[in-house]
Order: sequence, then structure tokens, then C-alpha cells
Amino acid sequence: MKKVLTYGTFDLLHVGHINLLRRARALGDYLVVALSTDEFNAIKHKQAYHPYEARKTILEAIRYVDEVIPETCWEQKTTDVKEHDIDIFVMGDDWKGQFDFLKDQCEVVYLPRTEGISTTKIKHDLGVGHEEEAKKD
Ligand code: C2G
Repeated sequence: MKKVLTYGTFDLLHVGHINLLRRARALGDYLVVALSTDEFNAIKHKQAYHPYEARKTILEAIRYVDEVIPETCWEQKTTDVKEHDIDIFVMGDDWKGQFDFLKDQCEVVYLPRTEGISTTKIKHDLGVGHEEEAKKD
């Protein structure tokens, strides 16, 4: 069984996430998603709308996802690849080159991002987060 591993926050799920998960799963037979915890998101300077448990439930409902594990730090990837017996590590190409250190353990694949969509764009287009600024005025 060829096992695939990817990482992310997957907040406000959109077609870019689905395209990534579908293509990642198609590279093997089993897809593990390491989902950023709320605490790790703070380290990434990301504030997810949905808390970890909600994001986990949503991911587990996706046909391409076989298992969701927590991502709590930058340093866990080497251990995750080993402990989950991973054959292919996959990320969107905005991360191109950042995880090449895993190449001595598994195949590393960077997939083209889906253009025109992002969680940040969704928040901006919905005018989310500006209320805080407005309150300060
Ligand atoms: N993605 C994509 N196309 C988009 C948006 C996102 O292909 N339009 C991909 C990203 O490249 C990433 C995955 O979807 O591979 C998840 O995106 P995020 O939730 O933004 O993940 P990120 O914050 O980049 O977390 O240790 C790695 C980090 O946890 C990655």
C-alpha cells in the first residue's frame, strides 16, 4: 500500500484544498493529513476561523482523506514519515523546496496551487476581520 502524507490548516475549506487532496490521494492508496492545531497555527501566525476539532471533522468527511493526525510543530515531519511508513510527501508548490530534506526518506512532490482562491481571499472578500479594525476607529 502506497501511503501519502500532506500538511496544512485547511480552514474555510475551498476548491484549492480539495484539488490538493484529490491529487495527493491519486498518487497512492492512502492519504494521511497532518492538520495544524490551533496552537501551531498561532506559531504560523495564522488564526483559523474553525477550531481544530471542526477542521478535523470536515477533513475526515472528504473521500480523499483516510486519516487525520495533528500537526503541532515544524519539526515533526521526519518522525511522521517514519512512524506512518510514508512513501510520498506532498505539498502545494508555494512550499517548493522547503521540505526537500525529506527526500532521503520518501518521494517529495510539490503540486501546482489552484489559482484565484485562498482562505485569505475568502476572508477579504467577505470583509471578515475588518470589524476589528473598524472597532478601533
Ligand atoms: N493550496 C493549494 N491551492 C490553494 C490554496 C492552498 O494547492 N489555492 C494547498 C497549499 O499549498 C497546501 C494545502 O493546500 O499544500 C493546505 O493549505 P493551507 O491550509 O494554507 O496550509 P499551510 O498554512 O500552507 O500549512 O507544515 C506545513 C504547513 O502546515 C502548511
